[in-house]
Amino acid sequence: MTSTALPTTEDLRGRARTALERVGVTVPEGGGLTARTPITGDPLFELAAATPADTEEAIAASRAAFLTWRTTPAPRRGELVRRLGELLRDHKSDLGDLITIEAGKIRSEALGEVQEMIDICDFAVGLSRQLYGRTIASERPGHRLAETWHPLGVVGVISAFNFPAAVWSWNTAVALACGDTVIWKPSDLTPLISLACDRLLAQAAEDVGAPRDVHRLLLGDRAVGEKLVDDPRVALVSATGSTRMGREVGPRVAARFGRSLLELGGNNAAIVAPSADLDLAVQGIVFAAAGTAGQRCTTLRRLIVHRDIADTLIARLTAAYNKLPIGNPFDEDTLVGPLISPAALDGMQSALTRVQAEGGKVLAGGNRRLAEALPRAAYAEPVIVRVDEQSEVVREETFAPILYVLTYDTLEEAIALHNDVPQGLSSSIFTRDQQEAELFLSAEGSDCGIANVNIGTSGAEIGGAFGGEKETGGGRESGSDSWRAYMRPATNTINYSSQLALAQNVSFL
Ligand code: UN1
Repeated sequence: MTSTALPTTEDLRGRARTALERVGVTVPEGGGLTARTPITGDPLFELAAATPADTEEAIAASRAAFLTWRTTPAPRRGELVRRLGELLRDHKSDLGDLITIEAGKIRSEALGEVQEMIDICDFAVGLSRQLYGRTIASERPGHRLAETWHPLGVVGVISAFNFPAAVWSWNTAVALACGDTVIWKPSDLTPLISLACDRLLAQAAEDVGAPRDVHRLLLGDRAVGEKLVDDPRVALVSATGSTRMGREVGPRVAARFGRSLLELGGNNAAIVAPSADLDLAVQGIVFAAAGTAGQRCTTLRRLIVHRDIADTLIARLTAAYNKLPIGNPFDEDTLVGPLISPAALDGMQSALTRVQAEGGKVLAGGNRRLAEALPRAAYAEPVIVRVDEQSEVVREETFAPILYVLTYDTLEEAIALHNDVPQGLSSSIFTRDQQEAELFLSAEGSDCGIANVNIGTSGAEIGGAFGGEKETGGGRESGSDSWRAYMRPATNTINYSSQLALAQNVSFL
């Protein structure tokens, strides 16, 4: 099924302009950066990109704002985030439009992304009254030993096209509550939604009387990101993107003893055990593998199915894939929108060519769609490929809707296959056997930062820490105690006696 009602680039440009105007953005026309839409593959606006001088000025301004922001009481910092959350609620539909126009997400997923932003604001407002440090039992009489958490400094946020707004908000809402200031370098594929978020935060700052420079946006290419990575005034670089990007960012930040928080590639798998509820498994798998056109870092990319149920499950999945409505993401019936670019489609096709050359069998999907009507856009059918082993291409993350299916006989074998990839972000098991579920969640089970039972790999709630191990980078963002990455702990020894007692019973003088 393919949607027939396709918007024109002119419609989309008009819709983007309206959404931007409603949030108070005048498009900064200029040169250096082209805003495009993957819906038609066409350019929308020519925007002014940040110059090296702009980047320098933003870092200096952010650092200066930090010096006052860090002493603003945390619950008052929370008021800024609360106001941001209110503005996000007011503009949910406008922001959703911009996400659909720039990232190609279907409407419900675009609105879901804005909901994720609202939720993290609520979380961070609460956090602004809960930046707890511990009191520790001192070994000395008349002493108190305590831990205090202080704001860290300027946080550089580098984000990707696929969650162009939510990933910014996870970092920014938490960093601001923690007393940090933020400089944001979004993906150059999604400048419009970034302008909208920056505008709403500026509005929130104005409304609550916070310094404007607690947040700065820098639209630009790699050079802007490199400056944030290398500048010692940027205390923490939080970067979301490919493992290749993280491999450069991590060592460069470490070389100046800065901190980094890396959210890199995933190659997420689900194990489907013989006892699984297959109705639930099919729904969970199709959303996780084909949703967002396979462009989440949590997208399900490998399915490890028990041999006894493989044929039944595969038949049900291929039937579901053959009915997936692909096309205009603004159309309410569409479930799969475009890939971000023709280059992404090339990547998908080259992975398919490689896996088929190794004997992989395409079971459903895999064709390009709408090539005649929209030759500059990249619509593709999500694809299921049966493979016999985890070859190199299966072990790589291809940022497209390809689901590789493997079979297993014993759970130990399934877990070994599951963990035998370089990435470690998200994972799940579908089973009604509690022993199997618990083994999967145990220390000898999934090696990922996210491990689920009877739910797919994607769509994590903001309340939990988000991130993963191995080549995924090790960072944790969003909920739980991820806030600690945005603060610096100090250990305080307070002597309230009139004796000087040295630790470890040392005698001196
Ligand atoms: C990402 O793809 O970079 O868990 C983030 C999820 C979303 C976030 C994905 N909450 O799928």
